[in-house]
Amino acid sequence: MSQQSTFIMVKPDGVRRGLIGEIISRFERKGLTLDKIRVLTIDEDLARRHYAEHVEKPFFPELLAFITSGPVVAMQWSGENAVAVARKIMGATNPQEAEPGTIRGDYGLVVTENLVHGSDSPESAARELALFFP
Ligand code: IDP
Ligand code: MG
Repeated sequence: MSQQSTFIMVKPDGVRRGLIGEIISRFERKGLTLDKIRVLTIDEDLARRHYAEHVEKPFFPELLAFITSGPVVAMQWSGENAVAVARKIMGATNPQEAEPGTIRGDYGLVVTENLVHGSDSPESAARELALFFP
């Protein structure tokens, strides 16, 4: 039994495409609990802190432009093994490799605009939740 909290975010493409409700529904139907939610537009400083492990990667300029391009929906979800369960619901990072039935597999086509973020470990979740819900 491992009760966890995780940070989930509908990215700007998901908001623009009107998929907030669809994405939230999938976590709700799985049985996870929505604890916190806010809509905000990420600025460059927050983007660099959130994606600290990626700032030196070649794709970072593209990721920075994308993630600051419009509002996002930032959320805390909790439940049994919530971190890994949420990642499974999201699907693989590259939507072309994500299985049908996952969010990215059903709605995504290119890797940058992959609709949703989810923490990759309990440690990342604690760090990211502190950034978005100080
Ligand atoms: P994750 O979101 O599945 O945890 P990460 O490797 O942490 O994937 O990458 C963070 C985000 O950066 C991805 O969700 C995607 O939006 C973007 N990204 C990752 N790899 C690439 C790439 O090779 N090219 C362009 N964008 C990428
Ligand atoms: Mg990641």
